[in-house]
Amino acid sequence: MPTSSSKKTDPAVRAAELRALLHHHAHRYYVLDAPEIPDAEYDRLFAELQALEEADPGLRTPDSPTQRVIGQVLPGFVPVRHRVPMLSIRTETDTTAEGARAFDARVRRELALTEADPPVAYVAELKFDGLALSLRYEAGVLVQAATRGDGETGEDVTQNIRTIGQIPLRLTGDAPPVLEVRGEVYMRRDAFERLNERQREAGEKTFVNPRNAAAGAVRQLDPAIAARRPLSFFAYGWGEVAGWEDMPPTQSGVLDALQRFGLPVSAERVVAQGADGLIEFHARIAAARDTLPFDIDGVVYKVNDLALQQRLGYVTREPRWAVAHKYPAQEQVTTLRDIDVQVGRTGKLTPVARLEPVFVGGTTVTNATLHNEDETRRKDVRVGDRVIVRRAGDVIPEIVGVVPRAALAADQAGAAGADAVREAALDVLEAQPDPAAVAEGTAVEAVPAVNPNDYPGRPEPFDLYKKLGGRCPACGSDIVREEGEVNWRCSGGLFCPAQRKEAVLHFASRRAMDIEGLGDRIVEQLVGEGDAPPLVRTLPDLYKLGFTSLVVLERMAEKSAQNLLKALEDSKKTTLSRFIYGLGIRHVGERTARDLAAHFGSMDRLIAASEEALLQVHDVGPVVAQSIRTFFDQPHNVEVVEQLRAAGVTWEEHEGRQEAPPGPLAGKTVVVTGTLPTLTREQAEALIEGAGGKAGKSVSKKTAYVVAGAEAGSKLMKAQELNIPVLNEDELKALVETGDVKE
Ligand code: I6G
Repeated sequence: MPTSSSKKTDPAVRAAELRALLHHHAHRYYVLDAPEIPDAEYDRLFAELQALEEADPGLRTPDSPTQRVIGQVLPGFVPVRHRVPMLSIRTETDTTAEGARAFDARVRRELALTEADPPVAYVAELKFDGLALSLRYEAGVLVQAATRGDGETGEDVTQNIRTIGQIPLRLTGDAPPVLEVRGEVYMRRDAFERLNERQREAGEKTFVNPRNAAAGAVRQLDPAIAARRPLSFFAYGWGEVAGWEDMPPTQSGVLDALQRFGLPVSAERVVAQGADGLIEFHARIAAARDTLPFDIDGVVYKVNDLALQQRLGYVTREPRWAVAHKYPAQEQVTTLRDIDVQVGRTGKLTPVARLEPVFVGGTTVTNATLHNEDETRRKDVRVGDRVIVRRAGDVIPEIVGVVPRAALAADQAGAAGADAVREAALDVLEAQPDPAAVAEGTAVEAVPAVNPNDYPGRPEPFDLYKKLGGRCPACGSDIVREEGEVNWRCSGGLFCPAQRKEAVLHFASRRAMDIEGLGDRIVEQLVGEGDAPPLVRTLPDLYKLGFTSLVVLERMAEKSAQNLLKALEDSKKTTLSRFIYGLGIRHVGERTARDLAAHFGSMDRLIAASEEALLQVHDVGPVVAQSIRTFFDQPHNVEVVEQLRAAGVTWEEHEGRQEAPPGPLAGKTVVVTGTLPTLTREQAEALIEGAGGKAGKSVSKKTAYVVAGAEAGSKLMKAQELNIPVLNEDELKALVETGDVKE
């Protein structure tokens, strides 16, 4: 499709052209995942349409892509009566092949088919673990989106649904005059993980699972919050349809048509013949389940022929012609036996739940992550609790919460099966208010005032420091938790066996000691991650390696062994800043290592430096100073430095440098954004640094000034939001001279 401007200058014609172009490209991007133009070009077309609509609001149509904008916070949702009820689907809980056979046998019996009759044709699809939605299109334009509710009446969530890029605001092709599309809104697993990671970093409550996160987003009264939760949609059916002259006579034909209208329909759908076809699909999807980018809880089979569907009809509120064939649940209940702490490759300490073995999502799980201490406490997980474990895809199993005592009562009384307990528990957890909504004061539900899970004699909340006695379980070094950080860490970076591989890889890296030939595979063998005992326990062991010990390693030819020995020998002559950087002290990157080397001039002076002395170094703040101090406070780390020196690693030292007298911008961070009239970004930043200031990359409360040029974007907005003075180029020039802003 062309993107260029039409020769015609009539704004109405151009607006229509732009709408069509933008719909086309949004479909390529969101639905087909195959964009034809760069994002910037899409933005340009979008801005052109926005400008036309601004100039003449009469050009603004409901299906305009500009109308995906975020609307007002709603006082509540308006009920929507479904013209065709949104039914539920019968569930086949026998997760074996028998489940499919039973459904086929039932269909054949209802249709009075005999063994002599041919197999029934079915459509087999995925059953997404999301939230059912009905989208109403009139004359091809999305006019309403509603949740299922009780099946008769749902809620109008149009405002939130409009922000989902995958849902077309206008259908393409020969869509009928009235078409209600039924489908499932869901959150991809990667989006869910990212969302929870963000929640974790912000110290906020995480979501139980993608379905819970998606449901919370759809039912958000504030569309701005909804828009920040990345949702997806798949269409699988229809409700009211009017004027569809050539409606296909099969389920698969209708799905194909929905796809042609621009709706996302899952590619994982087949027309299967009889029970054998269904079983094959069920098995194939079961094997692929972990690799799908979203959660499914089963597959759905539907009789393909719409006339046969009609003959089969409905029983209570479920079609007789469809069934959901489940897979093993991805969430299960078990008992928390203990909480251990694991040391990660970078020293991060993670609480790990030791569990009564439980079958989840197709495998037996005995361990699950609790992520960090804060999250463990927020979820109020304690030893002895019944907990819900989630295992989905290839991510590490995690504890999503404690089984609320209300649900636990049924569990203990044996009144309910495992499925019922799990469902009840998840219902209670899911009913808890959306954390973002609580934070922003728009929660629909009330926050419980008391902890409903407490009972006399329940163990204390998890305390990581106490559990470890303040020492790393792998090496005994002090554990530390920096201010504002959610994670505890081991401070024995050079000595800790859990961090060995990372420490060696970093030490050998190009910008540190530059030891060529020490790649991932070789280091793994050297530090003993395979079967062999470790040849390298700490960094100085690298310089004890000999030809005979190297040449026996996998993927190590004689020549490579000789080259590696030479690279090791050559690396011994280095610089102080490379050596400091190579130690892998947290927060000490290359630039800080250079500043430290220039300032102290010797390793011994650095090792002995107090936090106050460290704070004198250009760009070293309290967090970095404390991290350096903690590192050298660990005797093992200092020993490693000594042994490296003893092994022959050398560098030139000097007296240390007197810091230049502070410039007018000393201690101030200035951020440059947009295009300045005469200076390039680099020149402006050089001016700032020359005046003793720091050229920052992002705007925060700590930013002293923002220098804004043409087309400054979000950084300028942030500065205005935070009330940070905004300067132009001339004002910057005055500032670096005098430290003051010209009036
Ligand atoms: O909840 C559902 C998920 C998937 C469905 C469904 C479906 O088809 C792929 N189909 C129907 C007819 C219903 N619920 C009622």
